[in-house]
Amino acid sequence: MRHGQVPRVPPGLASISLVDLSGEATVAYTPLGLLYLKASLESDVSVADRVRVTVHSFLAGTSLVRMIEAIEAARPDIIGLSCQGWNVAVYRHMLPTLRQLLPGAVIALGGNHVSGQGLRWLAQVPEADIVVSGEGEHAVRELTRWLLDGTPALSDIAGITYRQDGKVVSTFPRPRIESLDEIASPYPPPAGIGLAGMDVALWETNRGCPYHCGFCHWGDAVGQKITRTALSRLAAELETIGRAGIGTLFLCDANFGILPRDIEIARMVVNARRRFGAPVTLHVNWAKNHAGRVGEILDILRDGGVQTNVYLALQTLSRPALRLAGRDERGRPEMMDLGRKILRQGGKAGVELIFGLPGETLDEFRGAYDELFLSFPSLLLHPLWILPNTAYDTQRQDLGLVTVRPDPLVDYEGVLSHHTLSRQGNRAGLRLLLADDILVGTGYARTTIRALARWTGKAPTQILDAFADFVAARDDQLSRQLASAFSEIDAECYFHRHLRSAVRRALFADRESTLKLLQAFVDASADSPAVRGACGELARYDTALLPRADLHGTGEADEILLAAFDTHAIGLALLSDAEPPQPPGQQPVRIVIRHRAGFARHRSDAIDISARWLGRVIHVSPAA
Ligand code: B12
Ligand SMILES: C[S@@+](CC[C@H](N)C(=O)[O-])C[C@H]1O[C@@H](n2cnc3c(N)ncnc32)[C@H](O)[C@@H]1O
Ligand code: SF4
Repeated sequence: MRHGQVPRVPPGLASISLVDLSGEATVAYTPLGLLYLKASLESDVSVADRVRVTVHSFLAGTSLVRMIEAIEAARPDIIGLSCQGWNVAVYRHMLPTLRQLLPGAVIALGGNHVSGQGLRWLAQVPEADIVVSGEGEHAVRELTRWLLDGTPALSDIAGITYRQDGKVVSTFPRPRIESLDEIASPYPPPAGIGLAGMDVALWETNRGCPYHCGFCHWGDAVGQKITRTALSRLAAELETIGRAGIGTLFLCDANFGILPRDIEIARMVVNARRRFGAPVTLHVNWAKNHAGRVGEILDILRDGGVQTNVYLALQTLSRPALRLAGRDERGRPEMMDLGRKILRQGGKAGVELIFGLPGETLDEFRGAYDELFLSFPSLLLHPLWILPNTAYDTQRQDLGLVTVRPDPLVDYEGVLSHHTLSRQGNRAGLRLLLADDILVGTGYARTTIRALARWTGKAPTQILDAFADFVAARDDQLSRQLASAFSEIDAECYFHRHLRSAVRRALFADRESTLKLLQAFVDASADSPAVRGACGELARYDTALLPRADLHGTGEADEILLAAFDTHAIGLALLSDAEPPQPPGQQPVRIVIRHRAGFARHRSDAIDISARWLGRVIHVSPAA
């Protein structure tokens, strides 16, 4: 469709290639958005028997030529690419070649990252013909009819931006879908056949979010009414996913627990687990202020043997930052209480924070970290990205935002500085995030650092800062690798995603040097011999639990750790909200740790691997 020409209409049949490039390299997610589009086309009687829809779902890191060859083989008339910040830059490298190979194909961009940004993307991607904003189910059907029948005209298709006679034209916005039942299910029973080999099923029970947070763009649906799928259809979708044996279900809802019926949905997930043995794990974005219902759902999942993550979505403890983000504090104390209750009962709960929010200073962020680190076993920290279509994106001047986009592989725009964060402050905060990821996020020193903070009286952030200085002053290979990650943060003032995999690769390569480094850091950090000794034992315990990259294949392997005291019990106490234990005396124990094989394949995943691959303590007994 060069320069506004209507494309050559293929006789009879249209081949539609829908393309998704995942953000993850080893974990296979179902490409949910595209499954909706495919289902929509295949259930539309006006086109169903005239289209052949191919969904190309690629893992991150797939070579350009492999992707191009797969798409070329489908001989598409329309190529629809699903765009997120993590894949648009790659598409830009891929499209010039696709355009040469398939000169007549219509190239359409859709998805979160380009939605509402048609002018920008048509200017930046000369090969693209159309940008689709908002939900795509109706748009893709109408585009296919336009291609096959010439009607509707492009100008009558809502929510698109396209080229015409050397100009760029945008049509009127498309109203949101009123009920998800009006579009076809992405997981109809026969689709189950194509789901084999998937690790994670993305799933939606509703779309939309009634809030409007300044940093967030949740599928064009923030500040919007919540649209739902009927429970009966959800049950059928769960059956398809369960029968396909997909172990992890990832809920794309913005706030699970916001609707009373979410309790029923939790029961349905438990039911699927019981009937099909899957899903075993449910990942959720929890509603931020419905503690009572969230608590009830957690009980249902726990009793039904479905594992889940509990991260309280606090994002910040700073009142000015909350105000600027348009979030209020309603329900927060109740959520914090719920988190503490879960910990008291022996469960796991963490907190999510964003670093770099306008309105918050570095000192406030450090204060929040110090307070929360000692109360919760894990903190999930994100550097702020300025996402398209957010309030921050449009309020740059008021917030004094200066941004940076140094990563040629992703299109996330980082913060360089703003009114409450200087460039140096930003560097210090990002260094802290990296130190947290190395020492806590990976599991490397998660109880050791807590013990050091408790028993030396130092603030956790002080210990993290000291670790960055410590590795910078050493000359062993591991220290040099970690120090170079800190140097990269300093140089770029940006948290490159590849840093997470780089530090994991370094840490998991050789457990002996990993332990040696941690013990040397403990020795340098604690004056009291009793504290040094006890933290040194915890360092042995933490590193013994690290994922084992040397166990190949499948299955499990046990290893024995002899410790001077029950490091497992002390570790659990340090990770709970209970009164902190004192450094214990000598009481030797034998700890049996069970590891899963197969981690080598996941060594460089950018997402949190700790929960799935850390060793499990299965037995502790007094050492003979
Ligand atoms: C699943 C998910 C993930 C998974 C990734 C899955 C994968 N394959 O890589 C995980 C957990 C790893 C993840 C991580 C991150 N994520 Co995420 N994630 C999501 C989530 C919850 C669901 C996506 C989804 O399936 N949605 C449901 C489907 C139905 O919607 P959809 O994909 O938008 O598709 C519809 C339309 O957009 C349109 N459409 C889509 N494609 C196309 C194509 C064509 C041709 C057409 C016509 C239409 C069309 O039609 C579809 C149906 O209506 C979204 C939030 C959300 N609900 O969308 C955030 C979201 C995509 N993530 C986001 C972010 C910021 C991240 C992180 C950077 C978070 C962080 N701070 O670390 C990381 C980065 C990951 C990486 N590796 O780079 C942002 C993205 C913003 C952006 N502009 O890119 C989102 C929107 C949430 C948010 N506001 O924070 N994420
Ligand atoms: C969008 S939120 C949804 C969770 C929940 N609804 C809430 O209110 O916080 C999901 C996570 O993505 C991360 N996130 C969202 N927008 C971000 C941004 N602009 N920059 C960095 N991280 C972001 C946040 O840590 C957040 O907890
Ligand atoms: S951060 Fe959460 S509550 Fe706020 S708009 Fe995004 S999804 Fe909604």
